[in-house]
Amino acid sequence: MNLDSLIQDYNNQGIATHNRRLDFIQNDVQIPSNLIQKLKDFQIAIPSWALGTGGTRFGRFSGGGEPGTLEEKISDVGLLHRLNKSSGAISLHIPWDIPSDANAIKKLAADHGLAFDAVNSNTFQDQANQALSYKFGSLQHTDRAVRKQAIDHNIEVIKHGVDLGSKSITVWLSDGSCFPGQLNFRRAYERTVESLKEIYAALPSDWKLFLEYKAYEPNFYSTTVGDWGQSYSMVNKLGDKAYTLVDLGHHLPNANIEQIVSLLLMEGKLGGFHFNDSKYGDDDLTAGSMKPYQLFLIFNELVDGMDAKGMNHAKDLGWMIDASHNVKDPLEDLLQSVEAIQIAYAQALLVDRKALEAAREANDVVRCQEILQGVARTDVRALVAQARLELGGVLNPVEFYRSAEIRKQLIQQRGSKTVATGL
Ligand code: AFD
Ligand code: MN
Ligand code: MN
Repeated sequence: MNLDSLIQDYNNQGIATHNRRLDFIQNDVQIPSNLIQKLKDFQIAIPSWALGTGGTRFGRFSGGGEPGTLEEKISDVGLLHRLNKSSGAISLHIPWDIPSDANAIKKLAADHGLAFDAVNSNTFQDQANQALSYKFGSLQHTDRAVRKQAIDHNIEVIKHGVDLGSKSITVWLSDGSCFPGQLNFRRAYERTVESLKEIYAALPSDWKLFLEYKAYEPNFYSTTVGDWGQSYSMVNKLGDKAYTLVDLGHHLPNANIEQIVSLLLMEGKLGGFHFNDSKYGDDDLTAGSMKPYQLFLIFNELVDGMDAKGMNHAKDLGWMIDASHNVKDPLEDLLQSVEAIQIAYAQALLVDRKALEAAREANDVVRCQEILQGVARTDVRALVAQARLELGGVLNPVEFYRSAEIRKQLIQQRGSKTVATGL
């Protein structure tokens, strides 16, 4: 049986239960009339490097059936999108994913209903054919020739993105220092800005540049784009097309990420988002697996801040997952992440903003908490499933993926000893 009829059968079996759950929430909660449509519009891009099992510096336990080529990566994301109808874009990392024939790759993606999200440059690793090393940084490097090499790479990445129809580049730098005294902070900052300006100058007029920050790792004393303030001050020096990108795992412990999001949105400088979750640092765990309440609070600020600016939730920010770890089937993991993001978004859409604002103005702290937690404790999974169903997706993607034994088929096709590119 083909996938479409398997999905049809599966959905038919579950529809009565689903309708009962949907009726329950629709009778129980005041649901904005456009909520389902907003969920349907909301697409979350999948990074090409999350489709294989992630490694740590201690080891890597590759799973079977991992995609070995760009074509297979696109096919994996196409499969996710076929199931959840909300993963309609792929984000490529260059040079891991250089297409040999951009038009053919574009067509393949289009056949799967996929667009190309931000392209990502890589100046945190040395490539085999590379002339100069990034051991001591890239855009911040003391040697102009190294900086030039890194700038040229980023411009090359933009060109690949143009060929594929991407509209943005994400720059994440591992630049920084490991020991006190190693680096002149001021010079590193100035050199980085100077290099970024050259990359920015190569940006097509309808493109955006996202500058991602990270508190630490691989450098352990200082990171040159280490927090939202450093990224914000740099993108302000570049221009209107440059924005800060927030990766949930890139903060020091207990940072108030929802407040960062709120301020960046207010300043018009939040560009994109990398979803993941963590207990300790950049753990790259499944979105919503550790701190689902925080994810909801972040979406609460995203919805509030975007509405205040009249922004389109689906289109005006770049939404992407950035996670890759080593104990789950990556495709199941990505399905879980997308679902968690949709749940947090749906809940944020349910917040009674007028009531919340009134409670805030009256300094009714208890009422504020009741309003937010009342929503966070509401089971909205039937709403998310309804949006998916209306788009032709699967009622429960993870359950279906298992019952259809998709990983087994991928192993049969690709073998059990495959290794996808990535970290
Ligand atoms: C890093 C960053 C960044 C980068 C990726 C590489 O989050 O997004 O592109 O991992 O795998 O930690
Ligand atoms: Mn990231
Ligand atoms: Mn990261």
